[in-house]
Amino acid sequence: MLMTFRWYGPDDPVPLAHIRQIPGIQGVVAALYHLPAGKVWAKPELVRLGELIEAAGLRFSVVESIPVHDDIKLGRPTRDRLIENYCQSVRNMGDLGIGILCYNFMPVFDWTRTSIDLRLEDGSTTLAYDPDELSRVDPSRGPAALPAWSLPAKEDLPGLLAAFRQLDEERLWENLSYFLEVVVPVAEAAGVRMAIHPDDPPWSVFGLPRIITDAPALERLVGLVDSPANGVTFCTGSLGTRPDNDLPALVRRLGPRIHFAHCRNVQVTGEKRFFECPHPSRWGSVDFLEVLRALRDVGFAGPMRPDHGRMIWGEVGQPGYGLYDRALGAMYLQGLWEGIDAEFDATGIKSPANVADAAALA
Ligand code: DNO
Repeated sequence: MLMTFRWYGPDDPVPLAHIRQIPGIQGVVAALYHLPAGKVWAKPELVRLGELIEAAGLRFSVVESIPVHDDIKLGRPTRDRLIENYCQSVRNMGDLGIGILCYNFMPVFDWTRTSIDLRLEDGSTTLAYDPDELSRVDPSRGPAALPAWSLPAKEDLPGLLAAFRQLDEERLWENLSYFLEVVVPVAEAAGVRMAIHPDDPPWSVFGLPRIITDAPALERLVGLVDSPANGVTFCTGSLGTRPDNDLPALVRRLGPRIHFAHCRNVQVTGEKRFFECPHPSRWGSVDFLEVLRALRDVGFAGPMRPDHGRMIWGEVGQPGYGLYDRALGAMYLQGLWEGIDAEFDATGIKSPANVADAAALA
């Protein structure tokens, strides 16, 4: 496992020099955030970003994300040209030795919350989702933007929303499959592993279809193109908002197709209702001991990052992406991993079922 940290580029209030001081962080997760969906990511720009990261003593380990243009998700005639641009970006990152690409296939909106500053009883603030509040948001005006969003132009929103509301889930699956059939072989040749991010939250919002939501969906995804380059970002915070998702079991099923791990905790407080809590298991609904044990069992050796954190100690920054609470998360995860690793080495715990599942998916 390689501990990594997300950085939003030179405009991020969290400087690389501070990330470097968190014990154990080796890699940085970054992107060319200023480029709109559909544009080719040119090599010189990627090189410049990589140089900044390396100058801080870190490695550019993961691209999160090259956004997938909505025309591709809708299956519009322009998609072939846009997919070719996507392939070129994948080749470029592969040429520079960046081996993991996290992306998503959510229509129009990336991750969605209804509060970015819910106050917890310890005085910290956090992100939360409440379906009643969501029903009062008008999506055609664009909900409050969160970091990493690449929103389409406001004037395009009503048309896009209407087009996606008419697209049923099966058509969205077909369009995802069409995209992957072209991109995955290119990624494989370029030494890049694609890692789809589950929809966040993993259910339909604003009447738009969302398909990467649960265990059957992720198993279907890895079957769309049978290549190790067609994999998954295992996001405990997204998948963990649905009690029907058995996270450790899902890790064991997906095994070698998990290329990246996003580790954060959520407290599920009702049907499709949650807030983001401190990373350790006792504060939330995710059992990290069992999730990490499963990851260790299946031989996970890829990048992991603490995911969103609360705002603590008076920090002001991007919602979910401050320094302090994510740094605490990184330390907690490494502590757990160290203990699990020692246990694994001592006993060699590896159930035959894991080995069989892993072999079938390899
Ligand atoms: C939110 C992130 C997502 C993620 C994209 C991947 O904090 O996990 O925005 O980067 O969905 O494409």
